[in-house]
Amino acid sequence: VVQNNLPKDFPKLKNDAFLLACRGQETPHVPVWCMRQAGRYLPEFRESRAGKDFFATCRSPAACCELTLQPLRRFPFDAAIIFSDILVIPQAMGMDVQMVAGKGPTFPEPLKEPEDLLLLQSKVDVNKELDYVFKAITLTRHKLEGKVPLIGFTGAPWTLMAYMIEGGGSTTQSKAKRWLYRHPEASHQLLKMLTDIIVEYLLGQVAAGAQALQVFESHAGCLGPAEFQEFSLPYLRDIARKVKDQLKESGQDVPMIVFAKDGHYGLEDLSQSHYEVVGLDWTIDPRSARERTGGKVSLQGNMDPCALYAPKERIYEIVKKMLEGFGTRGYIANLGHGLYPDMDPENVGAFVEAVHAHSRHLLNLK
Ligand code: 1CP
Repeated sequence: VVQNNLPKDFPKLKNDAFLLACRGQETPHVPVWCMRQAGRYLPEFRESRAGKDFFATCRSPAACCELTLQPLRRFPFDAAIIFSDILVIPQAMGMDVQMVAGKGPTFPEPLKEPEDLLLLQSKVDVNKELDYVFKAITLTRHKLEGKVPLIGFTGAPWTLMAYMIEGGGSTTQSKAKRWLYRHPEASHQLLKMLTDIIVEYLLGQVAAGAQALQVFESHAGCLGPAEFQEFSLPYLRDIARKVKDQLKESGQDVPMIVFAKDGHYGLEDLSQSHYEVVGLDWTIDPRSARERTGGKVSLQGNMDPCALYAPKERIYEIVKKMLEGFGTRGYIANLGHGLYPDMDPENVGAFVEAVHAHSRHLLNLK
């Protein structure tokens, strides 16, 4: 992996609770961050993004850095996640992706039939095409001044394939699933192509300064156990194994998180897939998640984001139950999915505060 040429003498990390929890080690409090913490629920985010094209923002390291830091100025989150999007990979493969206001990401020319795979750039020069993400990571790691670790991320192969075929968001993913049943070979070809790019992309993020990596399988829920076994899990495993093998060669070790939304049927398998952390959505009970993963991994999640609409006292009660269910060791508090734009930043603050306060209380009882 060719590193970009920005300086790499990063500031010393001051709060390592998140990294310790990823590895199941003791922490002074349970670390917490929120998916989509850099997002439209923050007025300063809306102001920074106003009138600017979404993917142009993604291509500006300075803008990504600013958006990543915004939530940390308000709340004592224990980790930052780089502002970017999972769809930068299909773009790097030559597909046009636009962010349409009120509609979300849109591909004007999605993949329709297996022949369309020939139109894709199969050998992507990741260091050239996604260099802007690496620059954003390096810049942000410096500007964080060691406050908290920086998380890099990617979409998982199946989730990216689904977008590339659906051409945008979908409730059924029926066009993409049609490929799985009708064109299994072409599906595997595409998934393999994506896996190779993702591995390089994640290694590039680590070289640029990412201190943990999250793989988003956001569309796991529309697969059943059998399709998950065939079209998602092997690639998720491949990604973790290859990234870890490569990192080991240079004496590095970066914790990896897998988040397969609505993929509870795959929890046992996910806990044995070379990831240190399994992220959970809110449809799984904390205690049963612990039982089913048998202490093999750390867990991250999983408060229903909509619980943030509750009054603060109720949020505290919900957090209390969640912490008691997961326990304080090998646990990273988060929501079960991203924050929504209409959420009150004050309640996000109450969530973070509740995790810190109640987990300190539980740890002091020990
Ligand atoms: O104009 C805007 O600001 C649009 C909102 C937005 C934001 C803030 C989009 C469009 N992407 C992002 C940033 C983003 N995307 C982050 C930043 C870091 C953070 O979490 O704070 C991350 C991690 C993502 C990842 C992402 N993008 C996922 C995986 C996570 C998940 O939500 O399951 C997915 C599925 C996307 C696609 C996407 N990008 C944006 C939207 C609205 C969507 C979902 C569209 C859909 O499927 O309906």
